[in-house]
Amino acid sequence: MGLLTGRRALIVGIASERSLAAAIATAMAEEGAELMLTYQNERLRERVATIGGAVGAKACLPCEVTDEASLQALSAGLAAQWDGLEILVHAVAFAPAESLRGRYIESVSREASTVAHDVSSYSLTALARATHSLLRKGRDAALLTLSYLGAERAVPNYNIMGPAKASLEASMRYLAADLGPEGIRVNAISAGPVKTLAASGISGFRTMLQHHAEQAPLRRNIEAREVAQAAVFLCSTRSSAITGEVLHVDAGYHAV
Ligand code: 0WE
Repeated sequence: MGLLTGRRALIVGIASERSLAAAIATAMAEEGAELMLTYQNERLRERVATIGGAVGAKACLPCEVTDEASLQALSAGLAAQWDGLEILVHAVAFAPAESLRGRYIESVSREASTVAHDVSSYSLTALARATHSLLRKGRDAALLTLSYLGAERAVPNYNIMGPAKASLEASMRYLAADLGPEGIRVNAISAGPVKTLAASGISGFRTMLQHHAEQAPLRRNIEAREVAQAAVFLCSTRSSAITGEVLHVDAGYHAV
């Protein structure tokens, strides 16, 4: 029996096979979870479907988190196949590329700020609402989101994503407070930098990985698989008293 046997998981935020969300899907499937995945648009449909095939997903459904009609359709699509949901993984973030470099004060337009907060923070609450009735019917349901140290410290070039992740972490705590009485737990993993599609094209990312490996207590970078193992824990009954928590999976970098 796996740690997640009998648990149904919806994973939102796979953009490629290197996505943390893809590693989480793989680890959850290995632990016996039944999965459904979402894809953001037609361009990503096939890539997500391939990953879905590899993890034995029951279905891949479209989901654009900034579109209420899309979230409603997702809710209906889930309800057509499942009568409850135990796990929701939110691994979604976006800020316009030009806002992720240079001086903070110059890079942050009103538009970039709005988009970053809508896609990267509000979407957790929007997804929680869209899946709420199914989560209530699930047993000991757990929500999980992904954050980053830039929520707590000013990290060069992370810029508006920092405030957006701070908002995401605050939303996670409000959801934990609100859904706790229904037996639904809500947590975040603050992951160290990993070379995913989301990190490609970010100027100075390689230098940053090198700095992280040199300074972190464990003197190395982390692997997507290690984030996934923590995700399994936080979405299993092994963490039954943990909610409203930000768990750092970063080789200890946040502590130094
Ligand atoms: O949250 C993130 C990155 C999320 C992200 C990535 C992109 C790249 C493509 C959000 N929006 C976009 N927009 C794009 O156009 N991380 C934790 C990874 C990351 O991104 C950084 C980092 C780290 C770490 C950006 C600057 C500095 C450090």
